Amino acid sequence: MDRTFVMVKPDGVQRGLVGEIISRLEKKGLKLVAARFEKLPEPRVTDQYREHLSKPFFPSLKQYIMGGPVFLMVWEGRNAVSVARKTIGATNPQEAATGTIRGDYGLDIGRNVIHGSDSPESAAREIGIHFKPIEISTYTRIDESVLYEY
Ligand code: DAT
Ligand code: MG
Repeated sequence: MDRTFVMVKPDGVQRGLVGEIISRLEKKGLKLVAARFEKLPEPRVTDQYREHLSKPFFPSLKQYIMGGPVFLMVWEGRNAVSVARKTIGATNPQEAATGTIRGDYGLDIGRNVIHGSDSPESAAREIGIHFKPIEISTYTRIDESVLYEY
């Protein structure tokens, strides 16, 4: 099983989308194994977005992400990283397909509601930034035997 890191950004929290987002990922079949609601300190925002440090949008991105509480989650499932990315949709909500979270709930690339790791390597790194191993639960969901063919 694979894990991915997903975060409802401050705009998603303010717009009351936390429940809807959890619901979509749960119904897809992914398993929630860790979660926390908090306002992120600057070093963890910089670390999470370090690949974008030199981009012109970085200062506004940092300000936006630190502008209010976020909802941090770890989700588990087969190919969890790509499954979550497809459920989230393209970076720019104007281009994200209808039916995806960004496609259904966003209009602006700088307010795109949600973050999801882009590779298993990024997922491991981002999970490590926000969660201690002890905060991640191991359990079997009752529907797992019917969710997967093998
Ligand atoms: P994603 O969040 O889809 O992985 P990314 O890693 O390329 O996208 O960028 C991280 C975030 O930075 C993205 O969710 C929104 C913001 N961002 C990216 N490109 C941007 C741009 N051209 N202008 C403003 N914000 C941008
Ligand atoms: Mg990214």
